[in-house]
Amino acid sequence: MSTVAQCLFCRIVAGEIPADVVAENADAVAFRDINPQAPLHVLVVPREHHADVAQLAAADPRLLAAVVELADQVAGTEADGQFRLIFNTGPESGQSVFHAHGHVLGGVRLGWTPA
Ligand code: IU
Repeated sequence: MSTVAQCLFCRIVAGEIPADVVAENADAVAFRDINPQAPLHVLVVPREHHADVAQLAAADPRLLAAVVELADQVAGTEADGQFRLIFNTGPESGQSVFHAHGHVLGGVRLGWTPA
């Protein structure tokens, strides 16, 4: 499993930095965002380091599917199975942590104003 020593989410996955983990499996970990933007705001990250979702998809599509499945599992528990899944990709999109992660948003009727 590849990790990057200084990567925040690799360190959360490794248990070196505490996080409010809500679900996990062999492939991915789901934890609450520290700055929630909706009643449900969980980040789902693959255990293995990939810089963004495009690189994850290219390297290991099965692992990307596992991330989506864990997002669906969390939303099934916390938001009646309804959710938005966002993968910011690149700084202009708002990506600030360069370990692929999906934002699982839900628990409220979501607007549609990304810019
Ligand atoms: P972004 O798509 O890379 O911008 O998302 C990074 C998210 O990571 C952002 O929503 C932060 O609030 C969140 N986060 C976190 O949950 N825990 C942390 O220690 C840090 C950032 I730093």
